[in-house]
Amino acid sequence: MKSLSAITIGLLLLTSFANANTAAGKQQISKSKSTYHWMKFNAADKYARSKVADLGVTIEAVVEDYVMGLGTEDDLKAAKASGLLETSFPLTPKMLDFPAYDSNFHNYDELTTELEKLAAANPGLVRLSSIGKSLEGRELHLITLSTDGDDMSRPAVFFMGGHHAREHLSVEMALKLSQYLVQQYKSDNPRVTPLLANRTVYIVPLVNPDGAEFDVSAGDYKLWRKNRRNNGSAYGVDLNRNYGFGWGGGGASTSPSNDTYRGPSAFSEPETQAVKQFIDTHDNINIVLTYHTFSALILYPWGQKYEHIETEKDYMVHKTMAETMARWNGYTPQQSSELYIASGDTTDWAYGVHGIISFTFELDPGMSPDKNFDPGKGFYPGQKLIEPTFRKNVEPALYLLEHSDNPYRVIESTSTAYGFRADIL
Ligand code: BZS
Ligand code: ZN
Repeated sequence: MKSLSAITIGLLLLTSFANANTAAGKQQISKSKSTYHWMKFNAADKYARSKVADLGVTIEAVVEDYVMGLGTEDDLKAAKASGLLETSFPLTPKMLDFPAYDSNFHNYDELTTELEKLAAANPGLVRLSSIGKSLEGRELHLITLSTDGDDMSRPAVFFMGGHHAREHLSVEMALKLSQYLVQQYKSDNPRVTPLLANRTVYIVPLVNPDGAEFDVSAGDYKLWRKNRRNNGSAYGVDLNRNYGFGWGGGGASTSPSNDTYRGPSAFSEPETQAVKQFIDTHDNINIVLTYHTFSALILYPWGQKYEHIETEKDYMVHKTMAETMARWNGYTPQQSSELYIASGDTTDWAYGVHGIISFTFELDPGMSPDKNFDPGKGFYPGQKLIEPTFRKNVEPALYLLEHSDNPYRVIESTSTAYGFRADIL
């Protein structure tokens, strides 16, 4: 992505932090907006975690009876007043550094080039188009893999990455998936080639290109999450709080300066509108998977309430598929409100409105073996994590594709009630 040296970036960061205290710097970015705090809360259950989420802090990791979160100066004040905060510290420029050896990550232009190359080299299999434009006018690239001229004639899985700007690993995952499927199809992989003869794959690797570009725009990392909507007093809408099913419920902020700001109305943002429009008009999509980072989780609806999906068989399909996929990537499968309540996310809408079986993967964190999260590594884990994270998530992607004709097979074909399929062991 960037190829500036760590020292250069460090200097740039120091300069930008120093600038924040000058009159000129203040105009651009106030200190309270530029300083993020890493916070550790006592929160032993989903109710306590929902309270933390309601403070406006974004929860980044759950470890035993604690949650780790990120927030601004204002969020820290609220956190201190809540009585739940155990400890906190400001993130230093060093923690936000993105060293030169991470240049394998793709910025928007590099991503565009890769997708163009993939499409140009594989006519008849790969089509590059767009589901719409971002607020700042960037194309929301769509890769369609189909060996049939009419992609809508076959069952499909819709994969997305990059709803949240700083979650760059999720973009790499989606990009790599498109490249991998094409390579394997061409080399007659006995699973992938027959699969692509009967399925359509839709991939939007970067739903929030404006936010992702902003995050890496000045040779530093800004820990940016939202899109770049100018709300007057602050920037950005959290795209994963802007979808229109249960929009405006818990775990989403009404405050534009907050990292989980839900926006002024459901689907107020062009990026979520584009996803909505695409899903609304593609009834061959039977499964949605949206990649995020970083808690090593497989999440499924509901996020907006603690109750399970009301239709028993739908609940069991989500649960069974999540548990099955967890065997391959080692993540924890759970209903997303087990983590904390959050309303307006992609999967609640896709399932709630269209009945589409929908998952969020929280990809790998930068976590040390003693389970201490390194906040700098969390969002910027280093390019060495791209390949292993991708590898462990190939099998879940193939599994979803295989079952996209009828996801309900996973609960019908088991010998023990709702158990695992014997043939995947
Ligand atoms: C993230 C975490 C993600 C979120 C968790 C979540 C997923 C909540 C689905 C609800 C539904 O930022 O990646 O808070 O958006
Ligand atoms: Zn996310």
